[in-house]
Amino acid sequence: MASIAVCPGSFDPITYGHLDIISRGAKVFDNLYIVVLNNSSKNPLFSVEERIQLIQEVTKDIPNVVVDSFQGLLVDYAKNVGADAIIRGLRAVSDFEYEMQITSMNRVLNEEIETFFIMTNNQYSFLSSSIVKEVAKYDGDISELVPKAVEDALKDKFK
Ligand code: COD
Repeated sequence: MASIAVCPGSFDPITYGHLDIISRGAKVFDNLYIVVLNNSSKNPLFSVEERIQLIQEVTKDIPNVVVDSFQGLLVDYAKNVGADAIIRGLRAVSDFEYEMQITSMNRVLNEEIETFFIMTNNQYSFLSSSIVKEVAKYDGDISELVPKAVEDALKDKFK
């Protein structure tokens, strides 16, 4: 039976840090669903459609990836697509508390679905969508932090 994992997030926008986790996850699982959760309390810069389009563009060379969005609980989405696993990225110790809370809550909601953590490549351990937006807003160089399509989309937002 094919192994299916879900890689959830806000992806506002996708960065090389996210891509690192996605490409590692896609090597381990047969099918990987990247899902933009659109009920976040955060105030996003990009619409769900824009975020999906950017993710599709920058993952087009990874064949076993599907990009999707969902409004609701992550465990419900995982169940809908028949996923056995959720994958999340870990950058630093500071991520741990938040990730433990989410994982524990998800386990209370559905104990069948396991969460797996993938350590990021060291070069992306400081990287977040928020930092990228902050630098882009003030016209800083983000070419090492996000793919070209995302860089262009950010420039467009802040011009
Ligand atoms: N290196 C490695 N990993 C990274 C990096 C990086 N530089 N940057 C981000 N990541 C990882 C994050 O650790 C995370 O695993 C993933 O990439 C996505 O990150 P974000 O910031 O885009 O997404 P989040 O953390 O805001 O996503 C939170 C969810 C939307 C998944 C969460 O709020 C959720 O599940 N919401 C749905 C409602 C629900 O089910 N709630 C119950 C559980 S609390």
